[in-house]
Amino acid sequence: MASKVIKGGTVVTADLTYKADVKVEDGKIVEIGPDLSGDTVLDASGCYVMPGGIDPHVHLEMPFMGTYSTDDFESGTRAGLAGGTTMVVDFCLPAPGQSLLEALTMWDNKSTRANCDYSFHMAITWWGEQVFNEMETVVRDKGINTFKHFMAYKGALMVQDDEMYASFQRCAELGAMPLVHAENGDVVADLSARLLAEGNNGPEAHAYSRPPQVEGEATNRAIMIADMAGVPLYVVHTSCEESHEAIRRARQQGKRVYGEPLIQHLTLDDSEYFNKDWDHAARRVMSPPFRNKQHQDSLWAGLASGSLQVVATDHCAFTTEQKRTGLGDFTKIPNGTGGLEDRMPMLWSNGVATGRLTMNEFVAVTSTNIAKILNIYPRKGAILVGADADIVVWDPAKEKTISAASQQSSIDYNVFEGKHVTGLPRFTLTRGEVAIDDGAVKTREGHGQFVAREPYQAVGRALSTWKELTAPRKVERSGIPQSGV
Ligand code: DUC
Ligand code: ZN
Ligand code: ZN
Ligand code: ZN
Repeated sequence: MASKVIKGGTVVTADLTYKADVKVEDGKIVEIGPDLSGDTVLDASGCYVMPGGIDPHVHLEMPFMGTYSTDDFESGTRAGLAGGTTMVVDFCLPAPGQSLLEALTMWDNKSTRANCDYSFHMAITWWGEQVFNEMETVVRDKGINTFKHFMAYKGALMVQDDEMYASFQRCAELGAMPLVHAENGDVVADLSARLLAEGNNGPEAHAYSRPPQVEGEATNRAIMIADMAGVPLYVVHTSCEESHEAIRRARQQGKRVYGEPLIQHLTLDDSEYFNKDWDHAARRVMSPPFRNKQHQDSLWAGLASGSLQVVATDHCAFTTEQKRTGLGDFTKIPNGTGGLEDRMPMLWSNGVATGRLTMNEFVAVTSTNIAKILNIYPRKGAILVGADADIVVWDPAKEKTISAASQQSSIDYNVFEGKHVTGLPRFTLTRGEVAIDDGAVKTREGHGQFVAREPYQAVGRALSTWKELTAPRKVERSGIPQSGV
């Protein structure tokens, strides 16, 4: 295959910044150094050459709340590439009672249209012997080493504590890592019913029904359950200080707990719900909801200090028409917002350009940390010889105003409408192919391949001292009453 040389740029990785050309061939990085030559030259002067973004959390064409999320593997990955993202991780979501392997076949069929590489997390939406058994096949034969648990969506996707504890233990045995959507679904259900009974049926009530406490409580609970099961834990869409605080504390105690803020929570706040027209607010209904500025500051501090490790989108895009199914009842507004195309430019503009993040931290939280946590480093997330040539040539001077009129996503609005961003891809390469060429979209449907992820080596060890307490032991109780203690 013909080679390409990315010439005259500055390589920026999670830990280094240096001038070099990067040569790619047969989908891989083959050489890094000065004055390289190749069949094609991509001019990177004035640009940063970085590992392509990895979005660890997207929902493409997902059956949810009576409908399907509108961006599919084609439009979703095209949107990602336009914004410098070269890999996505989607959630395979079995219907409660459905075989995990059967659901996976459905996801395999949908994902053949992907323009860039992708992987899956498996959701545990119900529990039983079949799920327990199929988890082993999913890990050993299907290349999936992460299992998502919804602590919310009562009566639909939510799992109970006993199910979560059993599944976490199974993850520990298999070398897999559990993920949690941490919101107390019982409290959300009660608050929602009360708000509706009081006549609060608009989209702003969605925010009132899911206060930070429900997220903080669930995050703490999941961390403790993971600790007892002896597995690491990945908390998706960490949106508030209460949840961040639980993660921070766990990490200080030596527990392997990861937190994932979304670009939406970092840059948009809860004023989007109040004194706004119905459509504006409903388009921004997602779970967890947007928070106030103090919570945003907490998330930015977490990224800078390392207590939060990755930035995702939870891209789950619904049209205005789909959102309007919830007119008169906020609990029926399909939950979800888009962000795949905007994650990297919005994080650069609001993070690097403002001095809140260094360029190297930007690479870490959009790509390298994610590849490490998901066990695909350094094939992904690296500018190294031998790594996949998933590369973004980032032009820090290129700018635009975000608008639905010019986006790749198939929906009719954009939650970042009107935001001005500086810093955009000049080129995005997916396994060596130029998908974005100075603004021109040259994506190729079906180019994307499934990335299998190996089980973890370190999992299965206790994360804290709790394990000692579980060992059966004889307790000496001289002088203490033997019953009723
Ligand atoms: N939250 C959303 O807003 N959408 C998809 C699923 C989720 O947890
Ligand atoms: Zn979620
Ligand atoms: Zn999600
Ligand atoms: Zn400008």
